[in-house]
Amino acid sequence: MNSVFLRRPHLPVAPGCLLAVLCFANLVDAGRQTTVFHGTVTRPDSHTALNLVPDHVLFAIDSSGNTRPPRVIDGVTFDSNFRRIAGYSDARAPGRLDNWDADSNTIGSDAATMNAILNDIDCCEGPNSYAFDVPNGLTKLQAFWQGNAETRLWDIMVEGKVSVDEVSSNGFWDGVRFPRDDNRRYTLFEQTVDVTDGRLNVTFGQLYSNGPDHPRKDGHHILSGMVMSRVPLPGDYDGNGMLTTADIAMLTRSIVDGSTDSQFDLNADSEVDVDDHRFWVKNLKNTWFGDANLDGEFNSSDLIVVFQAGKYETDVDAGWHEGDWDGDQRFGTGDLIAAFQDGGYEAGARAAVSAVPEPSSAALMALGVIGICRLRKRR
Ligand SMILES: [Ca+2]
Ligand SMILES: [Ca+2]
Ligand SMILES: [Ca+2]
Ligand SMILES: [Ca+2]
Repeated sequence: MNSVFLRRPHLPVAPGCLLAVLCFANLVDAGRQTTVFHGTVTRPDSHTALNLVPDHVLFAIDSSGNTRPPRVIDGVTFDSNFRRIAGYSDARAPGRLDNWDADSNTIGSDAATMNAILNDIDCCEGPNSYAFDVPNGLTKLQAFWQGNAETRLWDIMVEGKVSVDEVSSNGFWDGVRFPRDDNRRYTLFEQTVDVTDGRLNVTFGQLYSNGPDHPRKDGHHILSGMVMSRVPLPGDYDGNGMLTTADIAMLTRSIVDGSTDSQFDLNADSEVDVDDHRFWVKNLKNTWFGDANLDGEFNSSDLIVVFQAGKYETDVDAGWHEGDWDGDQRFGTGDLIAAFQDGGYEAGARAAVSAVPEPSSAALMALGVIGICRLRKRR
């Protein structure tokens, strides 16, 4: 497999994005040069290249547009009825070809299902726009197709910018057949987009002409399926796109329970332990031990929050917002020492801090607070 690097000097795209990798040199021939500005174009031969994670998938579409029951690949449901998919709209009605190669319409394994979806071709006059309602944040877009469309070269535009100029599936319909329970090759376009307005827009068609060397083709795209997936934020265990006390609670529980789940091994040392707890606080949330309300500062507000929770030196589970800062699910003296030794008390936001208190003064502060806590507790 060869890699081809293509650079073009005058393009309506952001600087720094002009270099792209196209993995298939045989897609490049006279007058038919595919150029990738954003994302990647590859030619996998298995459904596993989609790397589908069911919990992360927002939309999965089999573009055949018929009314058969949805098909499932690697635990992800590919719906064939666009109208049934909430939050999705297509601007035009494409001309869909349902099972144009009925010979391969064998449904059984995930691989055969993928094969069937690839044979349900959405072949239509471009440009054709699709819009998806997705949560703000990073979303991975995948679009895939198959078939010999050598007279067609179309462009892919994402969020108003050309991502691929003159993509096709030229030469893909080359008679190569995989066993019935395996897949054919297909073209896979992938791009990760930072969505800020709750909507992801994709357009296929002849959208961008890169000069006389690349005469316009008909621009009618084919499309077998599309997947939109949330790109999870590390440490966001409840998947709400934010790092909150609910997330560190899940992490802490995993540490205490001796979990081996790799999503909790934040520092990638093959252990789920207190170092991952520290990683969440310092590297992901970028705050201080003691910042009970996770507003980025450790101050008297946090001490009020934890003492109002009333779990100091009690033998009951305590969360981060209840004073468990060292990750043992209890609020005790060790948490106050850990917080004051971290040096963030009344020091403002962590990123803005250049100097931390001397260890001796931090320890004195901790002892002072511990004394106050004991007095309160006796009342
Ligand atoms: Ca979260
Ligand atoms: Ca670890
Ligand atoms: Ca705080
Ligand atoms: Ca604790």
